[in-house]
Amino acid sequence: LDIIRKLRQAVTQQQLEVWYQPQIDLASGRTLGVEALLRWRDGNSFISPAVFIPLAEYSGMITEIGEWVMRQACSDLSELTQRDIAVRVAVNISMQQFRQDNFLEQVTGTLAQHQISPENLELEITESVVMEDPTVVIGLLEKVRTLGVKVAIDDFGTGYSSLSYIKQLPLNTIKIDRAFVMDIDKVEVASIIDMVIGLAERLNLTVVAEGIETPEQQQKLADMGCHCGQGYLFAKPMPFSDLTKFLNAFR
Ligand code: G
Ligand code: G
Ligand code: MN
Ligand code: NA
Repeated sequence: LDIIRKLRQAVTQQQLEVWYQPQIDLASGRTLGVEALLRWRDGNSFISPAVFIPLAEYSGMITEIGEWVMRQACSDLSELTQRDIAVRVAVNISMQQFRQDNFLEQVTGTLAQHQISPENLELEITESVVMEDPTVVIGLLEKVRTLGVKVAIDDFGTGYSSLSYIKQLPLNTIKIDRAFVMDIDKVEVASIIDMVIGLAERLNLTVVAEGIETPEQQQKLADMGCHCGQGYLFAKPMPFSDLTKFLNAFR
């Protein structure tokens, strides 16, 4: 496949970039954290991670790419820390990367190399990863938690239901998928969001609502008790050089 060869080239020629999207405290407007999101620059445009992540998984390159993303994110975070900017960074982890034998060593090694406090790193695992093999994933997440690293469940509510596992999962954060936020005007969708926020409260978890695009969505989420949000209303994903400017202005 031509695009896989192209991706391999992009990895060796360092055409991949880690961009960041702020996660905002809905009450104060302060930035609580950032999500690291891969970008592949192809000339003047970008190839979407929705396209190339599946290819990276299919070809096995995702382990190498994922390791690099975590290193880059921790290196950028340590630069922020040196400038006295305290935020948490969330990194998306795919199943293959997560299940590597040396995954935990990768995490501890990267934290040590960049002198990052474990609680400033959050790993985002999608609901579908959890459901692929709940027993194995729960075991791995327990080990992640003993390191002090945080865990978020991503795209919550979109996959096969993990509701029966949610209590057993060592989580810090539930991310409400953009598809729900988009339709918050529909009463049945609003009641699902409300239920997820209630569930998170009972389990003592943070909720991050994704894909907030309008002040009305922000208000509704805040009224329901959601504390943190991410979306174009606040900021689109941006390169690290822009993030430092953003954080200097909004913290
Ligand atoms: O940024 P954007 O909305 O285009 O991302 C599309 C998808 O790619 C999202 O589902 C996101 O989770 C995924 N993605 C982005 N960066 C990474 C990454 O570094 N690792 C993995 N596994 N997925 C990522
Ligand atoms: O699947 P995951 O949640 O990891 O990916 C988040 C994706 O959602 C990123 O690719 C990011 O670019 C995208 N995104 C973030 N905020 C918004 C938003 O407000 N609107 C839309 N349409 N996409 C968003
Ligand atoms: Mn994510
Ligand atoms: Na998501």
